[in-house]
Amino acid sequence: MSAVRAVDALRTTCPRDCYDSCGVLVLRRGGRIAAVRGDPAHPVSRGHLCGKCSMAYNHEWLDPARRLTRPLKRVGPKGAGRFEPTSWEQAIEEIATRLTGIVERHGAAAILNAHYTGTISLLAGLAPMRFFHRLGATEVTPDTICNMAGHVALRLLYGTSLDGFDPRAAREAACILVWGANPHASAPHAHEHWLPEAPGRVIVIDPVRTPTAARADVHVQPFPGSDAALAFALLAVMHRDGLLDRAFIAQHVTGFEELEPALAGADLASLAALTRVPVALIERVAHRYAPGPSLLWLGQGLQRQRTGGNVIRACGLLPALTGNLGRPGAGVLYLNGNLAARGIDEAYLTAPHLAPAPLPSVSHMDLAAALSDPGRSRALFVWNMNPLASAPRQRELKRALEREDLFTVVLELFATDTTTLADYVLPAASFLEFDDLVVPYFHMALSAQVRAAAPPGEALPNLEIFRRLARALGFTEPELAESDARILATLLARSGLGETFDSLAAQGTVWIPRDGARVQFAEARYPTPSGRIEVASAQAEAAGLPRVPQCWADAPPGAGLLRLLSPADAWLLNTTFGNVERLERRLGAASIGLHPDDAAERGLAEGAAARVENACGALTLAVRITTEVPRGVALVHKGRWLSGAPDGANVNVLNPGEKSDMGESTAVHGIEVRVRAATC
Ligand SMILES: Nc1nc2c(c(=O)[nH]1)N[C@H]1C(S)=C(S)[C@@H](COP(=O)(O)OP(=O)(O)OC[C@H]3O[C@@H](n4cnc5c(=O)[nH]c(N)nc54)[C@H](O)[C@@H]3O)O[C@H]1N2
Ligand SMILES: Nc1nc2c(c(=O)[nH]1)N[C@H]1C(S)=C(S)[C@@H](COP(=O)(O)OP(=O)(O)OC[C@H]3O[C@@H](n4cnc5c(=O)[nH]c(N)nc54)[C@H](O)[C@@H]3O)O[C@H]1N2
Ligand code: SF4
Ligand SMILES: [Mo]
Repeated sequence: MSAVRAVDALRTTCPRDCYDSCGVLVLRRGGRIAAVRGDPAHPVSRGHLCGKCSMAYNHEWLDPARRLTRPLKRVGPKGAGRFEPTSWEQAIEEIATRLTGIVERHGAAAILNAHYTGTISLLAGLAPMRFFHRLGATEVTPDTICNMAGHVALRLLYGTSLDGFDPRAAREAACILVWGANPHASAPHAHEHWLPEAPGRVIVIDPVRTPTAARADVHVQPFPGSDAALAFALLAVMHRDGLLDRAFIAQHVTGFEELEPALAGADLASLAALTRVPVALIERVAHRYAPGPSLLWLGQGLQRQRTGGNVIRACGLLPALTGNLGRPGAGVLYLNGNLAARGIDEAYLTAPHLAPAPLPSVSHMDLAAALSDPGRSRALFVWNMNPLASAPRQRELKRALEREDLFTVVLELFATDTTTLADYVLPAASFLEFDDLVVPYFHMALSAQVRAAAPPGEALPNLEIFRRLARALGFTEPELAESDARILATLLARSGLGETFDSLAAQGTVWIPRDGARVQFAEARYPTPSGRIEVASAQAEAAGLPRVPQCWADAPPGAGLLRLLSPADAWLLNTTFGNVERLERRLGAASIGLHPDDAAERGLAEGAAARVENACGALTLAVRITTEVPRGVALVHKGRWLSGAPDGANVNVLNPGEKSDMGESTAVHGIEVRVRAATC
């Protein structure tokens, strides 16, 4: 038969910001992509992508009519959304000229670089930092929009936040405690396979009765922001009932004596009242977790609270004080993001030595303010992000992006809310269109992302765009001209894994170590200043934080107010996929989940329009009455686009950008709102 009918299958990897990092199989007919599926040989995806990726990758992502395919230049006023196509040569030349002028007049720090994890692959996600280091632009500190408080907290306690347990250890765990993560949405294959197949008991601690919580052996439902008090309650029971591992503490922990009085003196009844978790349930969880071997998964949702850093520090005490570390089936995980643990040379990849000085930085919580101030910002780069929809202070941010004198360049696959406000929109290639490497942040693996087709139109991979800009700016450092193939080959040669890109591509994924779960902290080496687990931390003290974790709970919402949680939606990936038609139809209008009593108190019936407001902004949402949420908590999933929404806004219009106690990080799950019937 003709070659047109011949089908070939190519392995690649999904590089979305997702715990699963699925193996993907691309079926091609006549050199064109015919279907994008899960790789049956990949132990995570087992032949199936999640529903959202399956819909997006087989439709919008392959459709040149939906993708950005040519560089676009703004014509008309900011925000009017009028662009005309231009050539790459002209776009790059004009951008370089504008940047040169800004650097000369205002300094490179007036250029802000906003980027995050729209793709987590190494060349498209990290290597562009070579360019920004050389430029000396202000770094909009990436993790502050997501998980920085947890990183700071775990570094204080363990010296690392990136070296979690190997998920394969679940086979040997008697108990898995999932605290403030919702794998049903954020790690769908872990929800589907990893947790159900684990022989141990599953405990979920989440204010929301998520599908993950509903399927668990035990669901504990604390009030949001009260988890540090809950951790102290659990530890107090363990202390009382002789469940702490004194030998482990003596050998590996420093500063326990500074914490012990708080455990000995804890009043369980008041902690139960504070957390809204009954004493009997606290006792049950303490007795289930402590003997182990137990795994503790600390979710990113858990720390998006006003005292989220203290929460993670307190919850992180559990494995340290029960000896649930350094043995098979035991451990703690936040993110397995350590590139070095896969042999990846991050300094080579991102070339920080090209920076004239340490990069100035600003938290995402202050992005709107920084962009509103011409004294602080003259240009903005956005890549792998859609900040107008995902960042706080949405109204202020929109006004700032409307500044005629703010020169904004956005690299994107699709026309998004953010690209509407750009001066230049540069079409980026998708993961299906260039070779790269993916370092999963849950599984201990290294995966290949393999080019399956040419980019549509004139789209280019991120890194190629920055190579061209570097050339136009007259940057001559060889790092800025190095080809993708060279970088991939060098990374793999240095990794010590014995793979070339082709050999890795043939396998899709290699597991590290290859022969099964690594025991976390097997050598009991904790990279803290003392080399031990630091329950009491001089570093914390020097940073103006308490020396030891505190038994705190955030104040409950004021009279008439509700605590607003806006976690991951199972059918969106942050705001990625907000433009996928089938998903839009499936999701329907944006809604607010309310407890039946909270809805009744406000005279709100199912489907009614609710006005949700606070000092930051207001939003109209359809009421969804549900017992998933406890009284006092409202649930609005993140990820909707502004365009097409009735108010031209999404949940982040309500987000004041309050910082948590550590790392200038987001406290987005600490928002309070007033909810009432919308009047027409
Ligand atoms: N489908 C899908 N997958 C995603 C994403 C997505 O948007 N959609 N986003 C990706 C990204 S960027 C990230 S960071 C991860 C995040 O994924 P997760 O780590 O799972 O974090 P969240 O979805 O923010 O929240 C998880 C749970 O934390 C709960 N929570 C909120 N506040 C508290 C609290 O005070 N205490 C406790 N115990 N629980 C609390 C929420 O109710 C929620 O069910 O998911 C990634 N995966
Ligand atoms: N209310 C509320 N807001 C939140 C959160 C919350 O829990 N509640 N969570 C926060 C969290 S955890 C995060 S991580 C942020 C995420 O927010 P963002 O970092 O803005 O992530 P996305 O919205 O997914 O936008 C990523 C964009 O990258 C684009 N993209 C994908 N691949 C490529 C590529 O190869 N090149 C280029 N140039 N672009 C690409 C996609 O098309 C998409 O538009 O949102 C935060 N916002
Ligand atoms: S987003 Fe996550 S679950 Fe979906 S295909 Fe990608 S890696 Fe798999
Ligand atoms: Mo995130």
